[in-house]
Amino acid sequence: MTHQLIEMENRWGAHNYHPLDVVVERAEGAWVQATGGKRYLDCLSAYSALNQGHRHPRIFAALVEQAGRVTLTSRAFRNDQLPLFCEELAQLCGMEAVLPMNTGAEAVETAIKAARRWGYLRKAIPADRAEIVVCRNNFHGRTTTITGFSSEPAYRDGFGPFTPGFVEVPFGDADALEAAISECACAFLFEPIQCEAGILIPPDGYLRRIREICTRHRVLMLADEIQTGLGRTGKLFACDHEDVRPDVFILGKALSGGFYPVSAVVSSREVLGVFGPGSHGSTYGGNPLACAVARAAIRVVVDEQLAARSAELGAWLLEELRGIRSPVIADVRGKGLLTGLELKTLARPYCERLLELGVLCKETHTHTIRLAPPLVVSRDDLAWLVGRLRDVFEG
Ligand code: IF1
Repeated sequence: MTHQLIEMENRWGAHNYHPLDVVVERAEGAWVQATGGKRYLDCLSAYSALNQGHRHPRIFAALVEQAGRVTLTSRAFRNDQLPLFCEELAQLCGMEAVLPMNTGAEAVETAIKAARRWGYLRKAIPADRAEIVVCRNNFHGRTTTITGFSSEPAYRDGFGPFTPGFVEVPFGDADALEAAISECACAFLFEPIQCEAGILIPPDGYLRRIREICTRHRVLMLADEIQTGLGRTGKLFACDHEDVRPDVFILGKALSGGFYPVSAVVSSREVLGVFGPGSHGSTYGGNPLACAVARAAIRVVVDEQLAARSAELGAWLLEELRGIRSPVIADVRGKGLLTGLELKTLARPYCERLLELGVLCKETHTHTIRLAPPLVVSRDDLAWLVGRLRDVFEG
């Protein structure tokens, strides 16, 4: 059965992934079950889309309840969930307005459009000259515009020509940002922690410094918190670690707790006010099913204090990981339950060994194992995980 499904996918699907050969058929909380019945601790959480765990009962109930009433209206008409979603998310973020989309990449594209138009309208940047500063080794999604400002050849090669108007600086270097800001700069787009690049945490004070630089140069600070937001790093947003408020939050993934793609751009009236009717939209963006699911997903993050849980369990896990004695471990780092185990050798064979022992995890950037279980994971489950890591690295 398992083998047949893998063959079928290989035969009929495009090969734009190299997944581990585990075929998941059920999941609950922090655990998944594969065909054949074997259980695994999910240490990837669908790249932090599952902060609330698999099939959280409250989100599940909201999905079913809403699916029984109305699922899609399009934005040609209003629906009774969108206003509540916008209010609740804006208030959670301490912002004034919300623009809902579906995938993370769409929300990033939306933020880019908002920033450019803001630059023309509010900063009088000459037409078609707006620049957005981005970081080397960024990951913001897969659209042609976004891959165009990626520094990773695997993401870019063969997909040009690309959208102009992006300037690259090294991540974690505030002076480089300041030097790169020209008269035409409208925004700085960044991840507070670079995840795909290997869980790279910037130097202390970086977020505060870029906030100050963006304010001084009247450049919008666009925080891509699609992966770091909603509790993952031990605060509601990773920017909260330095008490920094960006001008724009870009959210996705855990905004719907793994049920349904929901993303959003959250900002001020001044920024989102640049969009008038006809200038932007999406058939599914802001649909009532998405809004009902996202409202429940947000409530779970708040009510279950998932950020605090992530901080506590993450600190404990990091200590335990640092206690593993192995000549192949080069570095252990993380914030909250977003942790990276950097190896001196390729990480993929270790992920495959861990898979055999019942741990689902994935290498990022060839040498780093990302360990990011759902934030509802129990301490006992994490202790069990540490045991399996010891089997692999000390055994
Ligand atoms: C894949 C990576 C992670 C993101 C940030 C925007 C997006 C993502 C910070 C786009 C998406 C996903 C995409 C997924 C794998 C995963 C990923 F390895 F590719 F880089 F998480 F680290 N900003 N990240 O992390 O959101 O459009 O996908 O909803 O397979 O490409 P999306």
